[in-house]
Amino acid sequence: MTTRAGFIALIGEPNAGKSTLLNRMVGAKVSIVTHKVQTTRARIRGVAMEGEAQLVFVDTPGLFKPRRRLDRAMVAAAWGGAADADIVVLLVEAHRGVTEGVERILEGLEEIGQGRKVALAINKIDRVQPGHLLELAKDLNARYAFAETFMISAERGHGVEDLRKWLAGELPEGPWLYPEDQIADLPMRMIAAEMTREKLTLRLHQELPYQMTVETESWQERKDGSARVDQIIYVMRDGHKGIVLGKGGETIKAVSQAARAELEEFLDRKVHLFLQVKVRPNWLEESERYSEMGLDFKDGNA
Ligand SMILES: Nc1nc2c(ncn2[C@@H]2O[C@H](COP(=O)(O)OP(=O)(O)OP(=O)(O)O)[C@@H](O)[C@H]2O)c(=O)[nH]1
Ligand SMILES: [Mg+2]
Repeated sequence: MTTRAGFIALIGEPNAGKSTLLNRMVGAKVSIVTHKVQTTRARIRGVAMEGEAQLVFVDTPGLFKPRRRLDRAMVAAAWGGAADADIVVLLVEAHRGVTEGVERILEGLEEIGQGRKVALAINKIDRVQPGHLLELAKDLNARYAFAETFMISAERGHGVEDLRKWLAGELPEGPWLYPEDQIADLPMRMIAAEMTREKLTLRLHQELPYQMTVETESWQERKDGSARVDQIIYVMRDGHKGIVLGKGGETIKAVSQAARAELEEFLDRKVHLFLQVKVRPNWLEESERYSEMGLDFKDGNA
C-alpha cells in the first residue's frame, strides 16, 4: 500500500470561499465562515482522507492590500501558508472574475508557484451562467500556467469531488502526517474563540468585526463531564462595548447562546460559556493578541 500525504494551501481574495471549501473537504466545520470579508485571520488546518492519501488543507486569510498591522500579519500568514505547501489552490469567484486583487495574487504566484503545483478553482459557479466560465478559465490560464482548472461550488459541493481526487493523486508519496481520525489541529480553546467571533461578526455591522478579537481565557473540565469556558471579547472603544452588549445585554446573550450551541455540537457535551467584554484601545498593537490568534506579531511590521 502506497500512502500519500501533504499540505494543500487554499488561497484567494477575502470572501472567495476558502473556509467553506476547507470545511466541505474535511466534512466538518473547522474554519469559521461569514458573508463578510477578512473572516479568517490565521492559518487553519483541516485533514481529509481520499483513498490512501491524506490531504492536509491549509485555510488562509484572504489576500488583500494590507493597511493595519493586523492586515499585514494576516497577508504574511497567507503567503507563508502557500510557501509551505506542496500544492496551492487559488480560488477565484466566478461572478467577480479577474479583479485587481486577483491580478495582484497572480503576480505573487510567480514566485510562490516555483517548485509547487498551483491549481485554479473557479468557485461559486452556482452564481453564474455556464457560458461565462470557459471564458474566465481561458483568461486566467493565459495569465498563469495553472496545473489544472476546476469549476466548483464549495457551498453546494459541485466539482469538489474531482478536485479532491486530483489533489490526492498529486501529493507526494509518504506516511500520513496526522492520525487517521484527526480532522483539525487547532487547539480547542482557539476553535471555541473562533466560534464566538463568527457569531459576533454575523451580528455586528460595518467596521466593528475588524476591531474586535476573542480569546478563550480559561477552560475548566467539570466532574459532570461538562466544560466551563470563559472568553474575553476585546474591543477598542467604550461605544463598541455597548454595541456588543446590546440593549439590555440582548446581543451578547444571543451571541453566547449561538456560540455555545455550536461548541456543544462540536464537542458532543454540555458547555457553560461565559463572555466578558473588555475595552482595550490598543489591542491591535499588542503582541499577545497576535499569538492568541496564531499570527506572528513581527509580520505586522511595516
Ligand atoms: N453562492 C455561493 N456562495 C459561496 C460559495 N462558497 C462560499 N460561499 C459564500 O461566500 C462567503 C464567504 O465564504 P468564506 O468561506 O468565509 O470565504 P473565505 O475565502 O474564507 O473568506 P475570508 O476568510 O474572509 O478570506 C460566505 O457567505 C459563503 O457562504 C459557493 O460556492 N457559492
Ligand atoms: Mg475564511
